[in-house]
Amino acid sequence: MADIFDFDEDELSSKVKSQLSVGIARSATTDSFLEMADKLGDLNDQQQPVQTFQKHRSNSVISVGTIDNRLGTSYKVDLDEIYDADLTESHENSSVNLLSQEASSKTYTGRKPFRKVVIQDFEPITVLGKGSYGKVILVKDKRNGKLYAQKQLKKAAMVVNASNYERTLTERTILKKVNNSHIVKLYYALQDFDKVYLLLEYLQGGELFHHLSQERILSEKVACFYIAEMILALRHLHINAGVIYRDLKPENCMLNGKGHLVLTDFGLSKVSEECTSMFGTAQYMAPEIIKGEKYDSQCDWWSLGAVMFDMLTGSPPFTGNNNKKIMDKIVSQKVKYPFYLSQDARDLLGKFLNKNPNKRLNCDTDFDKKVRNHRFFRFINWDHLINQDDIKQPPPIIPIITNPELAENFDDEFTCMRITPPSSPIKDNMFENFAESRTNSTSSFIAIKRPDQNGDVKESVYFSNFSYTNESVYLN
Ligand code: ISQ
Repeated sequence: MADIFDFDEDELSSKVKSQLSVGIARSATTDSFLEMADKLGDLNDQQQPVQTFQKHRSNSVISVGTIDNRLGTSYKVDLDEIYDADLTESHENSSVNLLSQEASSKTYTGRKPFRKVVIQDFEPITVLGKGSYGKVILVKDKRNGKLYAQKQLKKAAMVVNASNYERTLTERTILKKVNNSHIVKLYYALQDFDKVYLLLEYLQGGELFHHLSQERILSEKVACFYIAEMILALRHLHINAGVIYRDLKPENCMLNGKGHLVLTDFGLSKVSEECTSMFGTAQYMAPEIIKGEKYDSQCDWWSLGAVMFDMLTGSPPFTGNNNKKIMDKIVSQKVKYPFYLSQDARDLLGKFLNKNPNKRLNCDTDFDKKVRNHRFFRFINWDHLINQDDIKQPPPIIPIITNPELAENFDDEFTCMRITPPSSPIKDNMFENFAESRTNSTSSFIAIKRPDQNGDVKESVYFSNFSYTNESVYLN
């Protein structure tokens, strides 16, 4: 199915050339994009009320600024690009049933007509969660009834606060390249006039800790299953994707419908071997990060120790009224183990919660020698776990799901919230104009304007390298 992503720069620029006759792209060189934008504006004044201008940037550095202020701060980002297949693309040797509003219910064989997936293809059902990033909403694909967790963020929040922008782009970029059953899957990255959306795998079991809300303590026999699955997830990230997770904490550990652990929220992750910046949640943060030292993937094994401690005792190893106190303790205090922890649990915790990252247990390199056969994992058959043989190694909690649309494993606090409807889509030919202007300069976002119902001009941005469709959505 790789051909749907073979929509490369050359193909796109030949599309632009073919549009020259309408007078849009003739002047579209990097130096003259403002002139081109004016033309686009003129054209759009006739066709639809939209104006554009292009932000400038050097290669792989995006200039972020307010819409009216072209001077901004530059941020280095990963710029791998992908294009949504659009209506003009066709697909050889395939068959697909298009049930969308626009496309009639019809089975196509041979060359498959494509159209852009838009946010209006997804019907909102209920709110699943809310965080600093924005809301997560359960949505149903109107074309085939599939459910997704839709994470959405206002573009205004991304433009005003560059860290929101970076988090969203990082999450999209990392999830696009990772494929593992313990890492949440990204199916679509979409945008409309004022929001960006990540359509993620719907994890029907909810947060792992939601299931512990009564006692907030897990038995060692139950906890070792989730710790083992976290180890598999982090090993995959480190070894196969070269990603440091950097934000392992209970809220990011969710269960799928079968009860397997899945990591979510990759906004703070990093594709890198060594970093210095301070990220993550204080209670689970490794001492080398707090001290501002160079750190690497070893920081995730500290966080795993802190989450394991939390699971077994009801709170992380170092607590306090504020982040400063917590961080001071992480750097300088010894871990105190409650009397009821077994010797096996203390031994493993001690190896993860070693303040010296070079002496800390490394599950990437020492898995076979020191982890696989550790007595804490005596209830785990790693082969069955890796193969997800749920008969021989069943998950300890099987979430109760009578109807996935009811989101029974999510807090009422969220599921009772009001859903704000998506704004109207950016019209198709408007998208084309943006795509064309993008190929003719190196910018990654474009300012856009349109009048609202009262005729007042509204401003937003279009992220030209954001949209993404996971190939797997075409498989069934
Ligand atoms: C998947 N399913 C339900 C909720 C979610 C929240 C955040 C990220 C992914 C999710």
